[in-house]
Amino acid sequence: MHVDVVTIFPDYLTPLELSLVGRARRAGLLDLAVHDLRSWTQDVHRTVDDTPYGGGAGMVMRPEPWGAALDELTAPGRPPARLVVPTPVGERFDQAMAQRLAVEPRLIFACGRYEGIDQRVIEHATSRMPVTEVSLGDFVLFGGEVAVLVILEAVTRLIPGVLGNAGSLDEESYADGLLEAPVYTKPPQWRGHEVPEVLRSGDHGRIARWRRDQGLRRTVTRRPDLIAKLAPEKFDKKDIAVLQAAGFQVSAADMAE
Ligand code: 5OB
Repeated sequence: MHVDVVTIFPDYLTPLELSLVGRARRAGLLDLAVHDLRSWTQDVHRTVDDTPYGGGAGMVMRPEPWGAALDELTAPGRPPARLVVPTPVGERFDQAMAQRLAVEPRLIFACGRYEGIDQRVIEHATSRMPVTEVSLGDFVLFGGEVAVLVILEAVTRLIPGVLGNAGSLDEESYADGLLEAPVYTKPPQWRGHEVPEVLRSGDHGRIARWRRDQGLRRTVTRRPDLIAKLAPEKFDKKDIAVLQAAGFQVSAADMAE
């Protein structure tokens, strides 16, 4: 996958040299280029922002440097790309979106700062390429750079060859729509706290059922919205008993055989 990131703070993206994302780059699985938006400015002050039309606090990113940057990065002969714009008004990022982005041949990330990018940049880009405005959740950041770090880490680990162990991808949280059970390692006793007996039993059937129950209990208390999204036929009788014991209202239709 080829990725371009355009930002006024290229140094914010240096963590992408580290860890497994850095290894994916060195392995040639991820081809990443970070660009300074100011290199597409024309004036001596390298201005990227101005006051908002209609008034209000803060500054807005001017369209001209963004237009020049996107023109150059999408010039004829370059591979077609999807533009990804992190913004609190975007479509909510989740594992399903990470999976869709992971199969794109090329992504261009546009990092906004201040109150955002002049909307005409998004409108114009939409006439030339697929565009996704992405939000990480209902909170405010100074700019899109850290959101790009999050999105790229989620996407990179889904690129074939990046994760050694293929099984770990579908066993993890969200693969079955539930949060995962707690995990433990040695020692078996630590500061008076014990590893649950079932995990040391060697009984793989019991262990799988225990993990399912723990995942259900966590999900119902911490993320009831995820339970509500699951199809009723995904729950067996034991699941329904666990959900009811946790105080979750299971409808009569869900309980039908
Ligand atoms: N808040 N997701 C939630 C976001 C965000 C802010 C951003 C980008 C993505 O930039 C200001």
